[in-house]
Amino acid sequence: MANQTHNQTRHWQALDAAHHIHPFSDTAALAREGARVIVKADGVYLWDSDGNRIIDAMAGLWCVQVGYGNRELADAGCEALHMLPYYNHFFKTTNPYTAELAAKLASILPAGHNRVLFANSGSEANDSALKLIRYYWNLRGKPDKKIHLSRDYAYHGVTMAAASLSGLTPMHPQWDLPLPGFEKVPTPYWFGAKAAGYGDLSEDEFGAVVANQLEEKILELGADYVASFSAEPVQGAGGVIFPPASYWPEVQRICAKYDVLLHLDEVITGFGRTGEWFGADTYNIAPDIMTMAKGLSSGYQPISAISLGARMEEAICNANEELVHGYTYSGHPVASAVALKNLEIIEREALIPRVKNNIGPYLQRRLRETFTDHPLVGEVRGIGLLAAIELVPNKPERSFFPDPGAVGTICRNYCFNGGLIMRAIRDTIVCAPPLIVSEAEVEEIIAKAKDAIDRTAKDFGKM
Ligand code: PXG
Repeated sequence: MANQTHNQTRHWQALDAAHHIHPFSDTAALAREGARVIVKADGVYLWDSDGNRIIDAMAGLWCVQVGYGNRELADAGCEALHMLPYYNHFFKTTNPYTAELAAKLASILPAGHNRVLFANSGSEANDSALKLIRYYWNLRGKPDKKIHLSRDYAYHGVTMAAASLSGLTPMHPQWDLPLPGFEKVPTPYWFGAKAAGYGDLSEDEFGAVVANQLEEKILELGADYVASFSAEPVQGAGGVIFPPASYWPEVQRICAKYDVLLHLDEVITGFGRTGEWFGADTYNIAPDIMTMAKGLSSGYQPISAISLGARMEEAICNANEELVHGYTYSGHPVASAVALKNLEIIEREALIPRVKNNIGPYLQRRLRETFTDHPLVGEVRGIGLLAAIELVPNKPERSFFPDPGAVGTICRNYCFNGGLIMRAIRDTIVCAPPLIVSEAEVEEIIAKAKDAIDRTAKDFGKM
C-alpha cells in the first residue's frame, strides 16, 4: 500500500515536472526536486499524496477565510453549476447571484462605496482600478494626472500594470518593468527603520516622517501629474508591515490636499483578516476606490471586485457613454454564488467578531508569550489573524542578517518538514490562518513554529 502511494506520487510529480510551469518558481530546479502533491483539505488541514497531514497557517495564499471542506460553499457552487453554469453581463443581462452579491458588498463596504465591478483575480482588480483612475481624471478634464504612486515592498499582483504598481523590486527586471508613470515612495516599516538610516524614531514619529515623504514625492512630481496613491492597509506579501497610528491620517490628509485618488488594495486585509470587514474599517481609511479578492470567496472560486467611492461613482456611472472594459468572466454566476454564500457564512457564524475579540487576541498573545524573548526573534507583530515574527541577528539594533532570506528559508523548510505551512518573507515568518482556526489549532501552530525557530536558532549558534 505504502509503495502504491509512493508510485502515485512519483507519477504526478513526473507529469508536473514535464509539463507544468509553476508561479514564482525555478522551473528546472523544481522539476528536479519534485513538487509536493496536495490531494485534499479540511478545516485548517491539508493532506499530501503520501498521506501526511499539514496544518495550514497561511489559509492557502491568505484567502481561505472559512477553512477548507465547507460543504455549504461546495453546494452553493454546485447548485449554480446546475442552474446557470455561465452567462455574462455584456448584453444588458444580469443574473441573480451577481446582482445579490453586488448589493451584499455595497452593504458591508466602507461608507459611500455603493457600486462594484467584478474581475477574476487581485491582479485584474488592480489593473482595472488603474484604468478606472485614468478614466476618472479624463472625465474630470485633467488628463495630465496620470502618475500612479505606490510603496516599496507593495504587492499588487502580476499583470503589466499591477506588477508595475508593486514595489517588490525582484518582480521587475525579467519583464522590463515598471512601465513609465509608476513611482514609488517609502513604506512605514518601523522595524527596518533603524537599518534604513532613519535613526531611532518612535513608531508614531516614523509614521509621520514616511507620510511626509509621500507629500515630498507629490510636490517633486507636481500634483497636477499625480493620479493616485495605491496601498494595502497592512502590507502582506511585502512582509506583514503594520502602519503606525500616525500614518494613515496623514496620508489621507495629503491625498485630499493634492487631489490624489486613494486606492486601497484590500486583497489580503479584506473579509475579516484584521478583525473588521476591511482594513479600511480597522484603520479608519476612506478610500476613493478599493480592490478585493481572496477572502471574497474564501478562495473557493476565482473572483475579485473593484468598488467605487462616491466621487468616482458619480463621474464614471454618469458619464453617459459606454464603459469600454470587462472580462468574459466578470461576475461569473458560479463564482458569484460561492462568494455570496461565503459572505453569508462569515456573517452568520460571526467569524469577524471572533477574530476581533477571541481567536485573534488569543493568537497574538500566544505568539508574543512564546517568541518575544526568543534569542532569534527581533519582533512579534500582528493584528487579528495576521502576524509576523522577525528573525534577526541583533534585537536591540533591529538589524538584519547579511544575506536576506537565507535564515527565513531555513526556518520555513523546518516548518514544512514539521507539517506546518508558514511563509518566509525575507527573514520574517508570517502567518494568516483561516478565520475558523480553533485555540487547539493555534497551539499546534505555535508548537510547530517554536520547534522550527528553535532548530533555526541552533543552526545559527543562537541557542
Ligand atoms: N494585491 C494584494 C495585496 C495581494 O496580496 C494581489 C493583489 C494579486 O492577487 P492575484 O489574485 O492576482 O494573485 C495579491 C496576491 C505570497 C503571495 O506568497 C501573495 C499573493 C499572491 C501570491 C503569493 O504571499 N497575493
